[in-house]
Amino acid sequence: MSEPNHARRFGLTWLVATVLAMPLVILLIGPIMPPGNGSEQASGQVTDNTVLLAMATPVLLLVVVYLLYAIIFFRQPQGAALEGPAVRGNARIQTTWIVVTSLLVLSLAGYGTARLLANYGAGTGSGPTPLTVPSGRKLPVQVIAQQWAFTYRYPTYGGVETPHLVLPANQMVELHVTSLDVIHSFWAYQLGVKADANPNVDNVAFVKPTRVQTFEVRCSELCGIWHGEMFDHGRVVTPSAFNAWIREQQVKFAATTKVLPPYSRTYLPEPTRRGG
Ligand SMILES: [Cu+2]
Repeated sequence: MSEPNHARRFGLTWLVATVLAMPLVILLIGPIMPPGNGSEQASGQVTDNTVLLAMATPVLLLVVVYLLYAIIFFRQPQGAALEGPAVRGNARIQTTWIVVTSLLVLSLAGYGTARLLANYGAGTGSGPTPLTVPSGRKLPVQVIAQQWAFTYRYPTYGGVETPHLVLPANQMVELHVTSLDVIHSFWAYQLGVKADANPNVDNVAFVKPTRVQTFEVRCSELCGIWHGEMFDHGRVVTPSAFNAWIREQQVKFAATTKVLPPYSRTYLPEPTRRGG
């Protein structure tokens, strides 16, 4: 019995599996990809995660289909222990391998870089001088991390500082993330925002929440014994509800606002010195 053309048969099996699996991955898994559609930036990350998964699918199938193919067709005959032929070098396979993997990695690097810039630093924080800044009106909100709580300062509303984060829907927000002591990380999961909070650094990230919702805020950098305590729920509300809320905060924290240092992009690291 002559050997079948394994390369062609395996190649065809892999191709069929890929053609069947890729649309399923994009259509079924894509919509449930994290972090959801709570903001324009979060939706962008869902797209990116779907693209990466779709690109990884043929690679995964190559391994899985080859494994199954080998188990089925390259079995040792019962009772025998045969050595395969010694194969050294195959210019065509080697060239194909290097070209395909290089193209895949380089195109993903290009895509990743472009998408990172288009995401306005939401998933990373852009540092004090962002390379890309969205156009139009932006609401600046400062996120101040310290052991072990986040507070939020609204410089355009008299520098009032609040213990909870409330944002208006469909408004581009300019987050300025900083810390008063150790390294923390501000993570608003459903909004697709994660930015390091470093002392003496103004880490800028932009986000535009798309609907009224509740989102989770966590610290994503182990920052001491009560790290897990840095958890809260933030809210995205209608613009009019936001205006009412911020006015309420201004009244409620009027005494505190008076003794706070003036709004600044960073503060002295020690909380006591900041408090005067
Ligand atoms: Cu922390």
